[in-house]
Amino acid sequence: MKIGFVCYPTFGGSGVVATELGKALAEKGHELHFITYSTPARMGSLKSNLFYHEVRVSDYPLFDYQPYELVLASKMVEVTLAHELDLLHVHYAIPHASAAVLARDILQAQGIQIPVVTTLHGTDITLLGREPAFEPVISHAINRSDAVTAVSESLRRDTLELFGIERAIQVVHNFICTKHFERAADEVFRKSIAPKREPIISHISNFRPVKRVQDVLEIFIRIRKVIPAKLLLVGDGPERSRIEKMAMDQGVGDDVICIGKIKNPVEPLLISDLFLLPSETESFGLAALEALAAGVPVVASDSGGIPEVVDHGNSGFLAPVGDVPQMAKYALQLLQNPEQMATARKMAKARASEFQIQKILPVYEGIYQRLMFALHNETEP
Ligand code: GMT
Repeated sequence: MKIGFVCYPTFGGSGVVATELGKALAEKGHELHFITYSTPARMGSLKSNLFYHEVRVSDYPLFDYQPYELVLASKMVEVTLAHELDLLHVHYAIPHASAAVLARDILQAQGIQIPVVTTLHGTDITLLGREPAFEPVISHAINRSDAVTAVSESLRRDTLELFGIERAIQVVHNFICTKHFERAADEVFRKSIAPKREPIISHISNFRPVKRVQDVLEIFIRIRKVIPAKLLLVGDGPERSRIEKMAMDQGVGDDVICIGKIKNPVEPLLISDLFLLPSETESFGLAALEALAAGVPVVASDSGGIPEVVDHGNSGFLAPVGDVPQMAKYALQLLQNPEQMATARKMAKARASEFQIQKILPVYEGIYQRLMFALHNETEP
């Protein structure tokens, strides 16, 4: 099939999931066209059946706000016509799903039918969805898509609760490519972070308030009071400077290492002993799944879709949002008990293997095939 993929090209989970899915579909022989404003962070090298089309918004002086959504819709029309696409799969409700619905209507007026699959990722629903200004557009984009998927059962429930949704939403969990994690940890890197082989506790995020990075630091401080340890913070965002300053003020500045944004989290995860994700809300928690795939147990909040990923008491531990003392207790329990840690590491890998891309890819292909069948046989998808 020839598929147009629209996503945010950033390091954010939705962009990562879309890019890895697109690459895997291309590997299976489909023709993939990424349509977005810059090359997706995880794209890698282009292949003969993997294309990138840039959405370029010119800076027209009349506009205080440049209309990205409209340029994107026009680009989807252009790419669909030029490459005879069969289907558009858009990740994130706004502006991607709304632009795709518009593009499909424009094409329909020209006698061309193209189904739109929308995948909801979380912040488009749980954060933006609470913003009344967006509600009508998000509801319309979801209701008018030909198929809608959500990355967790929790997100599916939230979407149905928050919006006037009249259609089925299929849960398709996020996934990982386990082969990316099948390599040895970089011992030189580990030594540079923990010269005395102190346990490394890591956290990866975009440092937005929803991630509660302050809780990460507070959990670490509690651990550090009991045992030597290092905190490895990966990513960047609005909370980073505040957290770095707080670490200095609390006297743990030397034990907190912030390495900023990196393309691939595999290396920091492979040298980690424990991963923390105490988010306020998390539709899925891709970073937690990546940690499990690296054999790193997770201590996290029990919010949103995290319990669908981390099975409490096996591959990690969950506690209510903001319960720093309990999360620190769980972390210490694992770090001070080598046998329990070894079991949790094994269970982490086993849990992650349930989310292998090989299991998820056919589900998306099934959705595409169902829509194509309905289109050619003029039946309800
Ligand atoms: O976590 C973020 O802030 C980024 C955001 C995104 O849209 O890229 O992540 C969301 O989508 C990811 C991929 O489906 C999920 O794993 C994250 O849980 C979800 N983030 C939130 O719900 C806060």
